[in-house]
Amino acid sequence: MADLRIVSYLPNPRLYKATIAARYSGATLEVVGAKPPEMPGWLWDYDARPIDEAERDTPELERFARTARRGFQGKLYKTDRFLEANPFGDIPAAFGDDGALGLFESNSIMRAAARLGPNAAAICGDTPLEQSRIDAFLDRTLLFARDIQPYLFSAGKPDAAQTHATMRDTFESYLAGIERALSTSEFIAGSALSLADIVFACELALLSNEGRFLEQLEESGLEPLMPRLPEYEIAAAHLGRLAAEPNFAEDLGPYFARMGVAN
Ligand SMILES: N[C@@H](CCC(=O)N[C@@H](CS)C(=O)NCC(=O)O)C(=O)O
Repeated sequence: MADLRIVSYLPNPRLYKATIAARYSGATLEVVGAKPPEMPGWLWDYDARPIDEAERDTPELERFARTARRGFQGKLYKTDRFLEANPFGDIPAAFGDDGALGLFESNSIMRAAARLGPNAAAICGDTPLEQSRIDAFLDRTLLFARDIQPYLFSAGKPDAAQTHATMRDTFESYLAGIERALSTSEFIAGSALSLADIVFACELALLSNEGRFLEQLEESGLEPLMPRLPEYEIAAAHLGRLAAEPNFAEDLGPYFARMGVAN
């Protein structure tokens, strides 16, 4: 039995926070899911699975129908047990203790994947202060991450210019802070690779999905943001260094290639 079971759409850079962390910590993960367009045809549960043809439109299934809120549209099938464990109803969602305990938010699922392994200290920090500094970067990265989804989803839509402007400000302030942090330490949160480096790489990978919307951006007269990464010289070099880590490259290889930092 794995330490954690994670339900997610695939591929998903936010899921990769946990899979990368687990490679360093030694925790075992079981990942269940499918491509994003297939997930509305799944029952979201601890035992997540594709819905059988025979089950469709039955009252037993329809009682689990919920209106999608973010990233999906239309109906999603989430069991009561799924929502009890994961009250915000999002994926990635993780379960421990045979489904008795739910975890949500990709940063927290990653923390669990780090803490559950025998080598947790290697990436979580040794002292309460080191751990808290890593947490500070995780919280700050979440503020950066918050704007990525609306930016990507708005490509080609009437609010594209507004979400682009918000994303641009967030991109600049986050990258400036990371650049400053890396100008005085080898890794983002200090002298050792930590969860702070993992979320940095994974959220930039998510932002690199803007590459799928270049045409829409151009039609709206908007510049993609990731090509501006080299303006933050130290941060860009750091991403290149993380790309050379096999534990990162296993999941993020295609994203590193798209970001121009693959080895
Ligand atoms: N901040 C969350 C984001 C998770 C999220 O927004 N998930 C969306 C898909 S991108 C979801 O599961 N939506 C379910 C719904 O629309 O009901 C994280 O990092 O885990």
